[in-house]
Amino acid sequence: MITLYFTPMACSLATRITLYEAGVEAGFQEVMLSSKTLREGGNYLPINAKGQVPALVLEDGTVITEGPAILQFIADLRPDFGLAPPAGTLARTRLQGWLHLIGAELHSAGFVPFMHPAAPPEAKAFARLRIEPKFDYLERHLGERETLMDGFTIADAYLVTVLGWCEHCGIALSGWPALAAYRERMRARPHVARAMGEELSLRTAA
Ligand SMILES: N[C@@H](CCC(=O)N[C@@H](CS)C(=O)NCC(=O)O)C(=O)O
Repeated sequence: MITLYFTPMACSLATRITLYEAGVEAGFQEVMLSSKTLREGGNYLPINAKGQVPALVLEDGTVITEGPAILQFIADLRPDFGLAPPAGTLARTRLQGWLHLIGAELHSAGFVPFMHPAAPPEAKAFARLRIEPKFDYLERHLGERETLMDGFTIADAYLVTVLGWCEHCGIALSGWPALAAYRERMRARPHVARAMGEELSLRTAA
């Protein structure tokens, strides 16, 4: 069985959502990022030497890292679910564009400085400058659409995950009403609600 190495409510939540949306059976191993150890005991670094979640371990022991790559791998296991357009199409390239925007601009450049203990206040202020224009762009895009592309894709799984960090970072999503409404729509999807509910309860229990 596939195993997802995750941390509750981290970016690995997008992978859990995608596994549920795709109906792919998986086991889950919780990673404690501060110590790079597993909740069940043992060192995480032999699984992913980068010390980050998510990591996906396949039945034969192959390890895949980097969220956007993992999401596409899972989507391609179940092409009929439409979680990613077929590889080699223009639509797939557009999906990859969304994944890069969310991963590089919002997740890494935008939200990481808010959450990294070593980031000085200036880094957070600069990160806010990076996030706000992207939120303006998404606000215009999602004002006219239900999802980022035609129908729910892995990019929505990633975006709803990243948008979940706003309150923790002191960013009021109420300033972007279409984006806030999009987040609620995505959270109302049964597989998203299940994934979030499970990870929130794990975080509360920790
Ligand atoms: N480029 C990586 C970034 C993953 C990432 O930033 N993961 C965070 C949790 S959301 C993490 O593991 N942080 C701990 C660390 O960087 O040491 C990916 O897309 O998978």
